[in-house]
Amino acid sequence: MFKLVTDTKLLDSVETLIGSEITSNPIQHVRIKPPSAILDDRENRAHFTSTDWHQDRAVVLEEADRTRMVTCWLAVTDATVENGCLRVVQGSHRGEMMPHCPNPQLGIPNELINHSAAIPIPVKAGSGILFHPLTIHGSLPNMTSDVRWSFDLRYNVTGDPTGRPMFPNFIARSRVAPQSELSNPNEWRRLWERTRTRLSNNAPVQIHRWSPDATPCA
Ligand SMILES: O=C(O)CCC(=O)C(=O)O
Ligand SMILES: [Fe+2]
Repeated sequence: MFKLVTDTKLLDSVETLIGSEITSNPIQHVRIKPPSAILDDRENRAHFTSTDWHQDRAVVLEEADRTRMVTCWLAVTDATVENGCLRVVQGSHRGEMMPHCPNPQLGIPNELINHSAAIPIPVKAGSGILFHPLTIHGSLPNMTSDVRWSFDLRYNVTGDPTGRPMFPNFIARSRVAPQSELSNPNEWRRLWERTRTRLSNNAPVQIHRWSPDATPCA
């Protein structure tokens, strides 16, 4: 995972979008989406079934509202319309932050989505999709009998808040101070292990700002 997160070609692409001072944002997921047919009918978690429409800026704390960030969605298996590829609302990155509701997934109420601008983005294994934190996106359910596997990683400009201050970030690339780059995967592992110990011994932490009581969620 560390090799992937610090991959030169990936960071080169990220650099074209946010510049050379790049922090590995700690909001990172492995999504191994099983066939819908084998899921419990009540399953509604995003990592297992379709992902509701949302903006990645909304899944962070308000402190990161101005953070220059990019999401890199990487296909491990071919991602197709049938197996639950990513989909986006075209042009939505030019819009505003939309209201999000936390139940059951954190998502934008369906009636606020411009469905006529929504398109699926199938990609081949080994390909990636890079998108803006305001891009409205989600994913389809996996209607095939195979697993759909992807990673989603995020990077932000070093010094901008990550939006998850309780999780560890690290400098993945710096042209200004190359010695500040983390190169030891074991150090990354230790940072996460310490975080897990600290968080699991305390009350759950708040990771976003949205309340189920807000008007659009009624
Ligand atoms: O792959 C998915 O189901 C959703 C991915 C996503 O929301 C993201 O990469 O930010
Ligand atoms: Fe997302």
